[in-house]
Amino acid sequence: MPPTTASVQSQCPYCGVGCGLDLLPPGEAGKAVKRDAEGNPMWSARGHREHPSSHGQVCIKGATVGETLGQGRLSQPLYRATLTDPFEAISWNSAFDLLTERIQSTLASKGADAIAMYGSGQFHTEDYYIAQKLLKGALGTNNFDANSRLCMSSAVAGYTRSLGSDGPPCCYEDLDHCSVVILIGTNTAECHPVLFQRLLKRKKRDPNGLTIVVVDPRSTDTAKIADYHLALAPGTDLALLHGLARLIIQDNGFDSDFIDTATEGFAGFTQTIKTWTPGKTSKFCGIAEKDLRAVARLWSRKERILSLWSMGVNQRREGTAVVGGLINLHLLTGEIGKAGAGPFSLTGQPNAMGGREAGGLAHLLPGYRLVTNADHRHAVEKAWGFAPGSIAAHPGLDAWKQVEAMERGELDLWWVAATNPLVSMPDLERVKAAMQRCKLVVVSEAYADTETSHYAHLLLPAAQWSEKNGAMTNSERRVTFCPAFRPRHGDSRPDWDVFAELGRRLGFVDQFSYNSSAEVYEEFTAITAARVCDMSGLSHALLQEHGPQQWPYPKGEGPTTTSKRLYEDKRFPTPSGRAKFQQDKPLGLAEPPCEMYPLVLTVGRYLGQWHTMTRTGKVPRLNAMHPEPSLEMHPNDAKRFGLDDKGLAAITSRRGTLTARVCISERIRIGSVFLPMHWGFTQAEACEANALMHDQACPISKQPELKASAVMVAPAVSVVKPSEQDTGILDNLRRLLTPALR
Ligand SMILES: Nc1nc2c(c(=O)[nH]1)N[C@H]1C(S)=C(S)[C@@H](COP(=O)(O)OP(=O)(O)OC[C@H]3O[C@@H](n4cnc5c(=O)[nH]c(N)nc54)[C@H](O)[C@@H]3O)O[C@H]1N2
Ligand SMILES: Nc1nc2c(c(=O)[nH]1)N[C@H]1C(S)=C(S)[C@@H](COP(=O)(O)OP(=O)(O)OC[C@H]3O[C@@H](n4cnc5c(=O)[nH]c(N)nc54)[C@H](O)[C@@H]3O)O[C@H]1N2
Ligand code: SF4
Ligand SMILES: [Mo]
Repeated sequence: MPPTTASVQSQCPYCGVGCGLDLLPPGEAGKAVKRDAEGNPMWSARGHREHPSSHGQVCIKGATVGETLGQGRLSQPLYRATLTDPFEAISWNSAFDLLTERIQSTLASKGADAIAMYGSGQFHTEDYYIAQKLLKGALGTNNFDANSRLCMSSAVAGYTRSLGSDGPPCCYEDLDHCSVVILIGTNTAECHPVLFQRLLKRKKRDPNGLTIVVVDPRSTDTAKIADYHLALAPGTDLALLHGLARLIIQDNGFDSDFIDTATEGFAGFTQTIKTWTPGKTSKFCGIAEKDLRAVARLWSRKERILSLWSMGVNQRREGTAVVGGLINLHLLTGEIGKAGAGPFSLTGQPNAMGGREAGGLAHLLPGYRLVTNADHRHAVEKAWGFAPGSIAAHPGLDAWKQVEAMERGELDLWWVAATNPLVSMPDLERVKAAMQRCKLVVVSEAYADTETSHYAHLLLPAAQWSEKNGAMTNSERRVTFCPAFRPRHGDSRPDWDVFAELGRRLGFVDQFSYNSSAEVYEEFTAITAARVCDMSGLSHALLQEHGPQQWPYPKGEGPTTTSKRLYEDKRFPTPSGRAKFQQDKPLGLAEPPCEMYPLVLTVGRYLGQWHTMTRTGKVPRLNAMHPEPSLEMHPNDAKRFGLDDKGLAAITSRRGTLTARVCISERIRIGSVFLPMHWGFTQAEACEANALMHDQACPISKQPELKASAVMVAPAVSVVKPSEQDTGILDNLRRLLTPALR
C-alpha cells in the first residue's frame, strides 16, 4: 500500500447511520504524528461534508475510530489442538491445509451440515458474498448465519411479510419532511446519534412543526425530547399498536382509498384489533389512556408520520409481529411511499444492510432471494457456476440453532467471523459449554484478546475496515465505497480473500479466482439485477467516481425514481401487488416476571461504547464516559430490594448470577432494570449481562428476545466473577497471546 498524504473518504464502520468520514493521515499538514498505546501512528477522522447521508456530521465514536485501528491486533494465525493447549503461531499455508483437511474429512464423515459459519453485519459486502458462495454454493450447506439474527432479522421478516420484500422504504430526508416521528424501541440519542441530532435540530428550529413520540420503558436521552413518552411495560408494544389502530378506525382517521387500492387483509385485521379498547390497552401497557388517545389522534390527523425503530421492537419473541403491527398503522393511514412517511428500521451495524443484500442469513441467497425457492436457487447456481442442485433447498441453522447443534455434538467445525458471540449471544454459559463440544472452532478476528478467541482452536487474523477495499450499505439503502488506506496489520488478510482461497483449495478454482475485491463486488451486483435491491449498476469504480449511491440502481439506468423512497407507486412486491395487514395476537414476554424473579432485565447500549468493546474499549475518552457498567433501577425498586445507590447488587435469573453496581434512577420504570451489553469476561469490569438472558426467539424471524429476562436482585456481599476467570484459562491465554501482539 503506498503511503497516502491526502485525506480519504469512507463510511464510518460503527453504526448503521453510515456517516461519511473524512480520514486524515498521521502527521497531516505538518502536525505532530499521534501514536496509540502501542506506538502505532494514528489516523484522525472527521465528518465528510459531501456525504449525502450525514452532511459532515459525526458522533464521538466515528470521530475517535482512528485510535482503535492499530492496537491489540491479532497479527498471525494461531492454532492449538485442544482448548487447554497453548496457542502456537502457524503460517497461513498451514492454516489452509488444516481447514481443507478438516472440511474434507467432515464432508466425508458427517456431511456438509456439520459445518457452520457465524458471520457479521460488520463484514464488507464482499466478505459476506464470498462466504455465501463458499458455504451455500461450494460446500452445499446453508449453515451461514450472522449476528444480524440477533439484530435485524425481525425487521427483515416483518418487511417481507407485510410488504412482500425486505428493504427499508424510507430515507433520511424523511426526517426533515415528517410532521410526526414515532421512535419505538430505539434509543436513537445514544445509538444513532447523528440521526437524533438531525431530529433535535429540526425540533429546535420548528417546535410546532414536528411532534416527537417515544415508546420505551426507559426515559432515555431520546425520550427527553419527546412530546409524548409512552413508558410502556416491556413486551407490550403489539397491544399498544393494536390499541392505536382501533382508535384510529374509531376516529375515522384511516385512508380508505389506500386500503382499497393498495392493501389486503383489512377485514381480518379489524377483527384482530377489535378487543383492544383504550381501557384494556392502557391497562395492559401500563400507560395513561389520555396519552394513548393523544398519539392515536396524531395518526388520525393524516399528518406525515415516520416511524423509526430498532432493538426494543426486533429483539422480542414476537418481534416480527410487532414490526407487522407497526406497518399495519402505516397501511391503515396510507403513510408509506411518500416524503416524510413510512416504517423505517434503523439498522444496527454498518453493513447489516449489505449482508441482507448478499443473502447473509441461513434462509437467504444473494439479491433478496430465498433458499426455499427453486427458481432463486437455480439463478444463483447458474451465476456462481455450480451444478443445478448444489444449493440445498432447506434453510440452514440460524445462529442459536448452530449453538444447539454444537451442544448435540452435530457440528464439527464452527467458524465465527467478525462477531464476538461469547459476549453477544444469550445464555452465555450454554454457548461456552456448546463450543467445547465442537471439534474445530475457527475465529476470524481483527483483535487478539476477545472473549470468543478464548474458546477457539484456530485464530485467523483479519484485515479490518481501513485495510481492505469494500462496500457497505447504510440504513437508507446508500452504498459507500470503503477504501484501504492503512497498511494491513501483520499477516492479516481480508475475510473475503481467506474464504476465496479456501474455495480454491477445495477445488473450485474457477469460482473463487479474483484479482481484487472490485471483481467480487461486480459479480455480486450483477446477481441483484431485476430484484427489489437491484444494484447492478454499482461498482467500486462508480462509487469512487460518483460517491455514495442509493439503490435501486439498475445497470444502464442509474438511480431510478424509487432510489430515494420505495413504493411511491403504491404497488408492493407481493403476488397480488398489495401490502398485507397482519393479524397477530399480542403474547407479551416469553419469560414474564414472577414471584421468584419479579423484575424484567433489559439489556442495551451506552453512547460511547460499541458492542463488545474490542475497538471502543481502546479509546480513553470513550472509557472515561462510561467507566463501568451499572444496573439502572428505579428508587422504589431499590427500596423494595434493600439496595443503595452505588452499592453492589447480585442479579440472578434462571440461568445465572452476576454482580453490578446499582445506579438509582427515575429514568427507568418500576419493575424494570437495565444493564449494558458491553462488558465481557475479558474486561476488568466484567459484567456478563447475557449470561442472564434466555434464548427464546420469535418463531418467524428466529431473533432471540434479548431485551427481556426475569430476574431477582439482592444486595451482594462480594463480586461474583464470570465463570471463565475461575478456571485460570484467562491468564494463561493472555500470556500466550501477547507475543502475537508485538
Ligand atoms: N453507542 C452505540 N451505538 C450503537 C451500537 C452500540 O453498541 N453502541 N450498536 C449498534 C447496533 S448493532 C444496534 S442493533 C443499534 C441498537 O440501537 P437501539 O435499539 O436504539 O439500542 P438498545 O439500547 O439496544 O435498545 C433500545 C431501547 O429499547 C428499549 N426497550 C427495551 N424493551 C422494550 C420494549 O419492550 N418495548 C420498547 N418499545 N422498547 C424497549 C430499551 O429501553 C432501549 O432504550 O445500535 C447501533 N448503534
Ligand atoms: N442482551 C443483548 N444482547 C445483544 C444485544 C442487545 O441489545 N441485548 N444486541 C445484539 C445485537 S443487535 C448485535 S448487532 C450483537 C453485536 O455483538 P457482536 O457482533 O458480538 O459485537 P462486536 O463487538 O461488534 O463484534 C464484532 C467483532 O468483529 C471484530 N472485527 C471487526 N472488524 C472485523 C473484520 O473486518 N473482520 C473480522 N473477521 N473481524 C472483525 C471485532 O474486533 C469484534 O470482536 O449483539 C447482540 N447481543
Ligand atoms: S452516528 Fe453512527 S455512523 Fe455516524 S459517526 Fe456515529 S457511530 Fe459512526
Ligand atoms: Mo445490532
